[in-house]
Amino acid sequence: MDARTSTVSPEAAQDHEPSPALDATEFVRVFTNELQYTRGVTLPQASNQDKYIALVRTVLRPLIDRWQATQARQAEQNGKTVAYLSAEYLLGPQTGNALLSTGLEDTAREALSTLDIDLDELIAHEIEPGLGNGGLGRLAACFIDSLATKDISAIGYGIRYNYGIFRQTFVNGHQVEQPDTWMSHGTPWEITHPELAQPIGFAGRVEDTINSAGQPARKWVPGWYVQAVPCNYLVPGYGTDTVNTLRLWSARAADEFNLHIFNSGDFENAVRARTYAENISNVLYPEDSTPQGKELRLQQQYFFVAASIRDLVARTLERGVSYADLPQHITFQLNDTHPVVGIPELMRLLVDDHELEWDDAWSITREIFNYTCHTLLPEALEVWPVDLFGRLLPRHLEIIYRINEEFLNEVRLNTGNELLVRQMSIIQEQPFRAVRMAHLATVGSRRVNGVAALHSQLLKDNVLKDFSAYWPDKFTNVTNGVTPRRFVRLSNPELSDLLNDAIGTGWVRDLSQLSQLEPLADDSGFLEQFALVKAHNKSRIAAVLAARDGIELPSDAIYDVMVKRLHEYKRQSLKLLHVVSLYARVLAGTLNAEDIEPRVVVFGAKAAPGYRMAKETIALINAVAARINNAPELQGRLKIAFPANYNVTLAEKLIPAADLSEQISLAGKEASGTGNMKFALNGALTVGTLDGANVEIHELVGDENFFLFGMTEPDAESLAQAGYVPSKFYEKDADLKLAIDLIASGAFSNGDRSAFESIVSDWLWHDRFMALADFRSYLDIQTKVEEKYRDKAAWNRSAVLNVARTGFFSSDRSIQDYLDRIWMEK
Ligand code: CR6
Repeated sequence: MDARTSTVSPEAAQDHEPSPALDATEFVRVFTNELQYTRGVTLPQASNQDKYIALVRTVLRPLIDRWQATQARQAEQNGKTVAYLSAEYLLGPQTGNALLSTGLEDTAREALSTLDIDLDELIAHEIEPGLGNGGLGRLAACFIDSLATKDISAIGYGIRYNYGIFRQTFVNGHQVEQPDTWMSHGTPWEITHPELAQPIGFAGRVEDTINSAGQPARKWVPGWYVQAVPCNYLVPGYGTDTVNTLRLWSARAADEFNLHIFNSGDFENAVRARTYAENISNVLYPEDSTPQGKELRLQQQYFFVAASIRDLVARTLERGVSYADLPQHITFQLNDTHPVVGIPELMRLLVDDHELEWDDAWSITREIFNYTCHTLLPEALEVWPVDLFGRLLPRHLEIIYRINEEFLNEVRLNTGNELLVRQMSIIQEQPFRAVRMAHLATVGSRRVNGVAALHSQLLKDNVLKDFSAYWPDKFTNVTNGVTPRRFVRLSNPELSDLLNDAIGTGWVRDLSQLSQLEPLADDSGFLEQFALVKAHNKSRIAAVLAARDGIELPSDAIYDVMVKRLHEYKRQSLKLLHVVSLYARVLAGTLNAEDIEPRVVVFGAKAAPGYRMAKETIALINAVAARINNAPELQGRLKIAFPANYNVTLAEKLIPAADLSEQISLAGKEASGTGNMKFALNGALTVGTLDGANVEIHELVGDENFFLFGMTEPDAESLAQAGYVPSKFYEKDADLKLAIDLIASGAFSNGDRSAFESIVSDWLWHDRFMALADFRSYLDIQTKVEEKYRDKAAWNRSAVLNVARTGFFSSDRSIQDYLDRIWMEK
């Protein structure tokens, strides 16, 4: 059957690819002009850096035209603007995406080749802005892409960190962090407006005052200020004219901050004062899902939220919108609790600065904010000690106390339940007095959502149970999604071509069209082409890893990939136990190496610098890799590849090459996951637990196209209740025992039994995330993986069905759900 004609409806086949804004001749002219007048070099003099900057500036031109037209159009429409407030945006490289949305890739390639310049080399010159830790920051980046693609008037607000997520290196197998100098090649994508900086106050005192109506009021007199400088990034939609804005704030010392110190001749202290203020946007905290209660972090949060809220509220009021109508024109989406200080800040702005009545301000505020919770781990819920909070934001603490008092009075009145009052309080009393940011967010928001069906259910049943009983309608679900532009169209051009030929190009903007592939899963010609794409992507990543890390990958093996932040709950150690157990059984003679289906296990993971267990797990993975990669018994059978510094740039090359996607967290712990979606969309089969969005992936692709294993969330809960004793699992499972004993024996540490002692004892005596309890089930499912992989046709069929059935996981669909259930919901 000819794939080209088999399933295409004329409509779906319509060409949605953007048409280029410049032709090749014009491209050459603009490009050389940029070299000449912004870099001051001729073509023969130009370095790669010069050429990269000139390329960016050339591609920016049509985008800026579209951007300005978008702003004019959105101001004229005077509708509702979605403001996404997020402390993190893990953007990934910009160049490829800008070429895609301008339709200029082919033109640029052709134009540059006439100048003897290789486009790919310039694309590779970019250092990605890694202004996020992991899933939450990458989700924010996918969402702003979808907001633009869906022509929604939206703005992303965040922080322009000078140093994003650290660069990971390995020294003797141990993680060593290096500063991320993403700005060292300049920031050509950014348009900065120092003249529009806004002063943001901190600390100081609160005074009694009389407002303009002669009423007693409160007034905050900050102790010091810092300037928030807006740095704009363009966010182009795909296949549309919309270009939205991502506005990241950079901290600059206010001049008055140190002028008098300078004038007194104390230069050292003057500079120190500047440095203190500018420190605010200097570095991204590298903890993922485990907040550190550091004062600088609260400074960062207030800094960007205060600047963002003032920015958007001022613009909206300037258009003649009344205070009461603000909720019809603005919605602030809180990406986790990091921006929740925005709730008391808007109250302060309305009550203190704009002199609204408290009750009016409160009803406006509660209509404007919505809160997305991204976790289930109790330790991941932010709390701020009241003394720290009060020192930095004294007026905000007063406001929070009043919000809390009124709220608790209401609960008391409605329920008469004093225990409930304490449980729901925004202020925790034990073990220390602190502001519970998730409670503040829930009380101050119109809607609260979780990020996958299971997660939203568990939020209602556990984490925010009292609140969902009190306000059942406040809670909803929006399952996460990923942008098909970056994670299929750009990162997997071979698959994209195959899809375009089979079902037309409409899928890039409407991923549900992937369902048209369904019949092709039984088309042997199509399956062969699909397999060729996978093989191509494997050799592409092999070339990347050879050049980047000196890692050699076999071309014919199961590419078994586990890439995500290193966390105990994600259970990289369970994956490692699987590998070690194969080796241990070969050594023990209970498994014939020839019977192992050739496999390369690829890890990519950064550990938070202060997270000891995570760092030791990295060291153990590297130690096991060093041993088994050189073990003569395993040559051509089993290999571990652990490239350092996994980031978006690497993800784009690695995910399309994967056969097997490892999503093996303990059920009930991973809120959603988004890597899981990227893999499935690129035709990897998932081995996973019923956790996060795996539940929905499993449901959609069907049990026969998914390797399901492990305990369910209720199973894990009852095991915990019954008293989990991991050593019992060790005692009764000979393969598990063999694997752990091999590690404990020093086999991976030159005989040093103490090297991994803390991991081994944690497994035996603690194992909070029950890796040992799921080990047998995991091993068994991996045997099924091998069996299935031997049947190439069956495997490829399942892989195609994964692509065909996971169109639901587009971030365009997530954004539509936010519109329907939250932003535009009446
Ligand atoms: N760590 C969740 O753990 C989810 C993302 C985005 C996380 C992860 O399951 O996919 O958010 N949570 O919703 C937090 O960051 C608090 C994450 O990335």
